[in-house]
Amino acid sequence: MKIGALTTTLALCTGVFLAMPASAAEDYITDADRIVKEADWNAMETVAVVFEDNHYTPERIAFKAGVPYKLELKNEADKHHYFTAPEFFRAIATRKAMVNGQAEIKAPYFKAVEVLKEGGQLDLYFVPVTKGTYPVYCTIDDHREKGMEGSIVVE
Ligand SMILES: [Cu+2]
Repeated sequence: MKIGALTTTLALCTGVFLAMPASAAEDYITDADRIVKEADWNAMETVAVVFEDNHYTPERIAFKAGVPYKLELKNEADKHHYFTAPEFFRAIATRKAMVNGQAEIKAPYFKAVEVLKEGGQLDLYFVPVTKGTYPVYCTIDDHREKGMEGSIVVE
């Protein structure tokens, strides 16, 4: 792209944003926000993944697009483990993450979460959006090479 065209595009984007009144900017809602808000959370399905040493159980996790889910990540191993899935986290509309009922985190999306050893639990609330198969793996030391990886399917 020529610099001139890029500058024009940036100017247009910036112009649209700056043209919004302050109240509209504060009320700005993303598509993901809308999907989360409109989902029927009474019909939420719960899926659990258990972290064992260098292994996720199950290794393959399947979700249906458009259905609200609570994904419970439970670490029963004697080491900390990651659930790293940047592509998957961009394929879902995230509502929140909860830590053992003690903390709640709202963010547009995550890249990875770490669940601490010997009973740590983190619950993710989301609606799958983009169909596909996404890798999940642990990034600590050689855990992935030892088998701590799996796949997440949105169908
Ligand atoms: Cu690990």
